[in-house]
Amino acid sequence: MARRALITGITGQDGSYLAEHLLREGYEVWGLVRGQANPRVPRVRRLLQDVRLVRGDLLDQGSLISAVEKAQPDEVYNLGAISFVPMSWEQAELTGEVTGMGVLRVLEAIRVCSGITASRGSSARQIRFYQASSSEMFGQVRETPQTERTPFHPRSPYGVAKAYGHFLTQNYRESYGMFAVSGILFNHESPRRGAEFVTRKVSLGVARIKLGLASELRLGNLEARRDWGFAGDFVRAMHLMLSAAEPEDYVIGTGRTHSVRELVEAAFGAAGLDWERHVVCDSSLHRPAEVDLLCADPKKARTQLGWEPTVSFEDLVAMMVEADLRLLADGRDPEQDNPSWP
Ligand code: NAP
Ligand code: G4F
Repeated sequence: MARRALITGITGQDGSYLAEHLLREGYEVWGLVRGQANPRVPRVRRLLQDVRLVRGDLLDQGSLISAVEKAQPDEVYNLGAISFVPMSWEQAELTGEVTGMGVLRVLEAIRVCSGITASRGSSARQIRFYQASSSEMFGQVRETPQTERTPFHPRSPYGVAKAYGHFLTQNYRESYGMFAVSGILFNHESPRRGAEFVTRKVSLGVARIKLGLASELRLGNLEARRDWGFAGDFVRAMHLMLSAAEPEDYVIGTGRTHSVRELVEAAFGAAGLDWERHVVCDSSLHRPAEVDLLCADPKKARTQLGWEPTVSFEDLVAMMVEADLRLLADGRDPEQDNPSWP
């Protein structure tokens, strides 16, 4: 019988790549969708036709229990979150509820549906759990590169909420013997990335300028450094973690770091443009507290899981610029449509 996976965050970037990966691996895939008229759901229905949808919300414990009862998953991937860091200052409480407490609610849904109690430990049928932890938890980094042992110093309400979810996942593993793991993922991007994140903002900006639809691109801090990889590579790591013999946490990143300035140079260069003629630095886009430098040490994932990234920073940037040039040239809406979806 096919293994069954339930994915929260199915309408997001990672949800789409993970669903495709698990379908290719022969899984029956279920996706949690929220809201009575969520505008992203029709796209999922159209583009991920083999995924079964179940209604639920990370804010609503009962709905998560119902979703687990309905999907009967062997594996649950908790990708749902308020994931845009600046929003976490504007809506700090909501971020805590969705990105932090949401993890507790999913773990509780699994625990209750599996009949696990502190005294009885885990049931015969274990549901494996993956938590989407983040390199934002390292924040003001204590060492470089960052490993599974690097202490956390989050710099945003988002990072703090992720740290809560991370420790809670560890705690459920230790308290109840659950197969519950966190992937500490560094930034990963693709043509499906939300337009609010810097890579996609830049690739869309370059495409608009190249096609004569705009002349400038306003950006914040150009000096911040990130370890950027390709989302399609990173979802493979999620699946490998839940397929491992033992439940353990892993850092997932490329081990290479670039500044936003280098990203901008590469993206404008890919379209044959001079970035200095178009980029405007806007201090209103700076954050109350910045994460200056992220760089992964993915050695544990490489040696224990056999995981390797396959797309370089340069190829990733070129892929995103090319996809957005095609998208805008076809007159499509970047929020609704994307030619790189299947
Ligand atoms: P994304 O594109 O922003 O997707 C976020 C997903 O969360 C969407 O499907 C959204 O659904 C869902 N969501 C938001 N509020 C919800 C709620 N109350 N109940 C249920 N679902 C809700 O994020 P992503 O880039 O795919 O990232 C996936 C996960 O990995 C996130 O947890 C993110 O924090 C984490 N992460 C991402 C990166 C990265 O670089 N991409 C790195 C480290 C960790 P709606 O369509 O309903 O809004
Ligand atoms: O693309 P970003 O918004 O991503 P950020 O904040 O690193 O968070 C992403 O990666 C995390 C993993 O490390 C995830 F957990 C999180 O969910 C999300 O996916 O910003 C990257 C950098 C920042 O330093 C920011 O200050 O780019 C800088 N930046 C400069 N100008 C900008 C802009 N970021 C955005 N979004 N927009 C700008 O105009």
